[in-house]
Amino acid sequence: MPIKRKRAWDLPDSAATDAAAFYNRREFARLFAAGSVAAATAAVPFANPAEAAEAVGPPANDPTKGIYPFERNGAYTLERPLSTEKLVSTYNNYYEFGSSKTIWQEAREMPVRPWTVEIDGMVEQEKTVDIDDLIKRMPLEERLYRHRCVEAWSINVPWSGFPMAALVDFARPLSSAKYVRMETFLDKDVASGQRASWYPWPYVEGLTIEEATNELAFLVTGAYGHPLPQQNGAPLRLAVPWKYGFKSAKGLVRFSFTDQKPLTFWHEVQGNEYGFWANVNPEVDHPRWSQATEKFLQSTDDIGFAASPKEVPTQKFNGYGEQVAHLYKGLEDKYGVKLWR
Ligand SMILES: Nc1nc2c(c(=O)[nH]1)N[C@H]1C(S)=C(S)[C@@H](COP(=O)(O)O)O[C@H]1N2
Ligand SMILES: [Mo]
Repeated sequence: MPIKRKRAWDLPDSAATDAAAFYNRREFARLFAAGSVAAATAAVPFANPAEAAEAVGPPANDPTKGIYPFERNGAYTLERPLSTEKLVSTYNNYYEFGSSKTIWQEAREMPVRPWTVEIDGMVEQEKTVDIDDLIKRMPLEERLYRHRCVEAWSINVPWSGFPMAALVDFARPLSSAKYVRMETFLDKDVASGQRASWYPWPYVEGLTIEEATNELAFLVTGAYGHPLPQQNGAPLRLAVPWKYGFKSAKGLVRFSFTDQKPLTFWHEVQGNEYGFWANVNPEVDHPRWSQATEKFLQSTDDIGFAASPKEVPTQKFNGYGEQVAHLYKGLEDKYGVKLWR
């Protein structure tokens, strides 16, 4: 695997340019070099320049601003363009701030510093780490990932962050640990959705240790070449692109190593519809809708009244079978449909 990682402090100052300009320049240069004229149909990801300038950017005075963008890991490629930053930062699922897709204004009021992360449970030594100390210790890179929501829409996003395997390494779990349980912040004062008492707050997700240390499991600190906005899960969220979007928990404050399968938020809310595994599979429908296809959302033109987003076939493991299919060999028969739901 040709992974070339750079630590934040290895990046030249000149790399910290305005992200929108950076992206357009770089992609343009690439398209030109490839002799491609039709940007919209090119195999190369391309952020719609018309929307780039309107994007809802990172939190004000984020102390990590200067370390972005990170070097892109070329191992992860897309067959469709990147979704625009404006779309990705204004069309969100984040139930802590309400159940609509337009939570970004409220989310942006949320303070992202100080922020600490707890590492506890079955580890050599439990510890609390400051988010900025953690970021400094981790091998930082950018990856272009598909994201497939269980609601049958999808986006393509350039995430910045570090492999979850590096966090597991840092945590030093005991060999008896089988799962990592992840927990989102809990603060009713900043997150109005958490005042809705019928939800089992805080949001909880989980992975097996094998999943968490798979090369694809990525902890995200940024997007589009700068720190992550709150609405996308700042300052730390997960990206597990072979699973439905709800597995990729946002606003993380705790990683607990355990030998018990975690009871996850959506499984607790609606157990017959949302399982622990939640691997993307076009052959297993949601009880209320088909998962065979998805609406690919490229820009804000693809949402809202009268929009007609491109309908594309959903791929097993969201197209990441090569990296993860082996994790589930044998389990398919044992758990049947539950493995996918
Ligand atoms: N804490 C928390 N994490 C969450 C959610 C949530 O409601 N709360 N929604 C999930 C769902 S359903 C999706 S599709 C993605 C959406 O991520 P995005 O808004 O950054 O695209 O976040 C996931 N992570
Ligand atoms: Mo989702």
